[in-house]
Amino acid sequence: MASLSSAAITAPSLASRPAQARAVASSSRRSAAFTVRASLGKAAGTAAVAVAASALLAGGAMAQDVLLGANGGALVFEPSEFSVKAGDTITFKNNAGFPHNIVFDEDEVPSGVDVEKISQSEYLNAQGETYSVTLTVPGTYGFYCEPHQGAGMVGKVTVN
Ligand SMILES: [Cu+2]
Repeated sequence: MASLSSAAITAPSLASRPAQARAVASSSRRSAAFTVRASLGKAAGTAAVAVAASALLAGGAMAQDVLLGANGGALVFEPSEFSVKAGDTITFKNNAGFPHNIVFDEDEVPSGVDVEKISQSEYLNAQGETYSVTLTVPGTYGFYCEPHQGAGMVGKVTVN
């Protein structure tokens, strides 16, 4: 009621018509309430957009699966040539013809990359055993399986 009496005091013409003054006051209250709701709605909308954006970022990292040995038994990486984005996870999975390992060629990685840190030189012996690696430096990486390199088990990944 503070706004109504204030309106009555500062606007004598409205004070002489109390019914109209009340109508104005209550309409301005409604509009104030509406403004609050509208700005809350906008804030909630912004928060929803922020959540969606961070979910998108979190989901931005992709995964690339590579079979160690083809389903038909061929001693190959499948796929043997592929591209990923920097930060994507590559998961090698023992599939056929194991044991396999994954050795990155020190002569075929971007400069500064430590192949010891990204290679899995120990053999994967069990069906379904996996090795995952995340490459963060853009460039082309060559890798091979030591026991089967001569048979053509070599691969190449381009990190964009
Ligand atoms: Cu192999």
